[in-house]
Amino acid sequence: MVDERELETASPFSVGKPPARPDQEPGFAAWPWSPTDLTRPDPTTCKSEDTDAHAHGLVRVLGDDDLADGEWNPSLDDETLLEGLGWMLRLRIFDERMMKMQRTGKLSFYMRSFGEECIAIAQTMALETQDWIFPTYRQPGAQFVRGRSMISMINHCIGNIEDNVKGRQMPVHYTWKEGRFISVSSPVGTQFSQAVGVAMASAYKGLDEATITWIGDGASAEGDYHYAINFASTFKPPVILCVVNNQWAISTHANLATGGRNFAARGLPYGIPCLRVDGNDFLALYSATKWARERISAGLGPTHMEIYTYRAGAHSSSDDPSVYRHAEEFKFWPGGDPIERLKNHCIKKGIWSEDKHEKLAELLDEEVMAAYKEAVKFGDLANGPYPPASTIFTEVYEEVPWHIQEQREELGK
Ligand SMILES: Cc1ncc(C[n+]2csc(CCOP(=O)(O)OP(=O)(O)O)c2C)c(N)n1
Ligand SMILES: [Mg+2]
Repeated sequence: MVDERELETASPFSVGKPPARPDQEPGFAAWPWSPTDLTRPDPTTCKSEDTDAHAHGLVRVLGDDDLADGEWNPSLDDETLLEGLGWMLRLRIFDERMMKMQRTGKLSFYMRSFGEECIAIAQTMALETQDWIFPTYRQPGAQFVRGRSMISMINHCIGNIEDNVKGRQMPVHYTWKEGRFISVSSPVGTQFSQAVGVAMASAYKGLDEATITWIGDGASAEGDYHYAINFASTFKPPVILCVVNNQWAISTHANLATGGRNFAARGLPYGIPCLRVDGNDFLALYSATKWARERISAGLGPTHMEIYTYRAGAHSSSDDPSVYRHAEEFKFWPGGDPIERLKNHCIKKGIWSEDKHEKLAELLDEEVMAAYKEAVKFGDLANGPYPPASTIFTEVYEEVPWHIQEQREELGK
């Protein structure tokens, strides 16, 4: 339903606006959803029309009391819970350090996953290692789960001689072949339709592979989103299509991209099962992704998800959100903080403590600093060495066309 209060009424258009401006207290309504609201339909028989409530409600497992409840509880063992918590904390600390590096001129640009650490980490943990990952710049955490070295990630962010993309991408636009982590694209949204194509290829080859992809609330207004969902609806390939609704697309509120409607339900008329999932709830995300993967294993094809979360930090190192939203708005988000919630859950289960958490944070910070020191042995931003300029021309064409050859010769002069 459109909330008319969210819309400007100036004729002839309705323009979705943010719930609050920087000088106003954030007006998030208390969540009406609880972990016991929704059934977990059998993934091997569930049809799109069985997910109407799931597309309009919210799949949650961790309640306001930080305990797990309801049919979506994946009942994870202690080891998996602590592994997930560890990766999330590692990403937050990595991001904080890298942001400081950017502020002191050691990186040219940076983007944090602050408040969204849970998403790629929980979801990648729920997948198989052969599954393909088509991320945006806010899912670097998938690489931690798949085992990419932090040094290699920093080499990329600096653009030194060991950068595996040879300085051709902005920092944080990772690519990592070994982890089936496809290159982050600067033009937003392109990965969404590519992911559907790769899923179709996996199905065509008869391989047991799934593809997961994410797109932002803002980028879902691009054609790529609609091409992707149309192809997914028509050919039913093994793909998990996730719209990360973190409320903002730089300074534009999500209401602008949907006219105030929810994102999850957009998949229903396409005949694709749809879930709306609490994006700050590790257990809900893990469980929803397992459910989608089970559908894929049963040969039933795509699932469409809205991941309901909040971008707690600035869009990037170039952005100052206090000019378009309350500076502390993230503290008012009813979904809380994903790390705090899983930490509190583990403490309540008796498998973790504040003291252990603090000690782990210290160790992780040491790990990040040690990785940075190792990375700059291969060159720093100010002094290099950088990938040679000649690499601008390599690895794109098998046979270099004449006009590129001419440019290459000109550079050599
Ligand atoms: C095609 C295209 N248009 C515009 C931009 C500039 N731009 C970069 S990120 C961004 C906002 C994306 O917001 P959203 O999709 O919600 O993702 P989020 O950053 O919130 O994760 C914009 C407009 C771009 N990179 N590519
Ligand atoms: Mg967004």
